[in-house]
Amino acid sequence: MSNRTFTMIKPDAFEKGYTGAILEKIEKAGFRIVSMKKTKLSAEKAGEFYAIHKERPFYGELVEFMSSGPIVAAILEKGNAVEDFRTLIGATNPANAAEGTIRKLYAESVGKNAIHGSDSDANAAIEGSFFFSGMEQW
Ligand code: 3AN
Repeated sequence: MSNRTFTMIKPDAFEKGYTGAILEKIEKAGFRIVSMKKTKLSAEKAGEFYAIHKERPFYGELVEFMSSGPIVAAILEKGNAVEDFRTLIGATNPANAAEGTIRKLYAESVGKNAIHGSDSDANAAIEGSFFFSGMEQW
């Protein structure tokens, strides 16, 4: 069972002013914010972050979107963090997301889907380290 996961509030949700509401939902669900920062990804950095999707047809669109505006990156802590956070954010496509999930409430499409959540402990560690290092990870 993992205790930490990594999240990003994506440019669509940040632009629409949903950051506060999303963070409130995350905290109310029992996650502790370990580290958090607002930043903006260059196309190069976004491409690196999503390198695993390089061969997918939507890669170019994904990189362009993720570098189109500010994001909020955070490391979160809670028992069973990775799995519980994926449940809280809902399905990738908001049309399929369960009622009450973050994507059901705030996402507009499968591409502009408001929030990222790591899909495994290994990826949570890799993604967290992409944005935070050393003492920041406390
Ligand atoms: P998840 O974020 O739910 O783990 P993945 O890993 O399948 O979903 O996809 C990574 C990201 O790529 C998604 N968050 C979404 O922004 C984007 N994406 C996935 N499928 C599509 C698609 N068909 N068209 C455009 N963007 C997509």
